[in-house]
Amino acid sequence: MKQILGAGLALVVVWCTGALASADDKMSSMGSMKMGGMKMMGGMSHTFKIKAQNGSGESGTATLTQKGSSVVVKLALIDGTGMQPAHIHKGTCAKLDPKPAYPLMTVSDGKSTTTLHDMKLSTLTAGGFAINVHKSTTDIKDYVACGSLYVPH
Ligand SMILES: [Cu+2]
Repeated sequence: MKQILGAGLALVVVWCTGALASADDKMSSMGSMKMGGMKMMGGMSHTFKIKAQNGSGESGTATLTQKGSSVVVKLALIDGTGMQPAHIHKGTCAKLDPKPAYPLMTVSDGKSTTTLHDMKLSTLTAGGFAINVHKSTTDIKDYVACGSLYVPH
């Protein structure tokens, strides 16, 4: 009788530790799944100042967000009027390559949203690019606002 009881107790102990171990495993795997999900959902985003040029009084922000394999570029300019072409150019605001690198949706009353497909945010923010806004569709050569996309690493 004593022997059977002893065996029973030993079995219970083994079963308990077994259950605890598997519960721990479950918790840790849930934890890592959660972290992976958050990384996937929270797309990297950067906001840049867009400064007025040539006395335009048009300033604002450009927000660039990585969404999957695309980058969404959102422009918001205070005192923007009418239709104003905007692009991402190579270079800096002080020294801009006049040829657009990536065209953006034409700014309409200060607002524009563009999705650039197959684009990495890190490429645009490495220091080689700036966003500029032109006065109007007929005065493309006049710049009204510009902002560097550089993010120091
Ligand atoms: Cu341009």
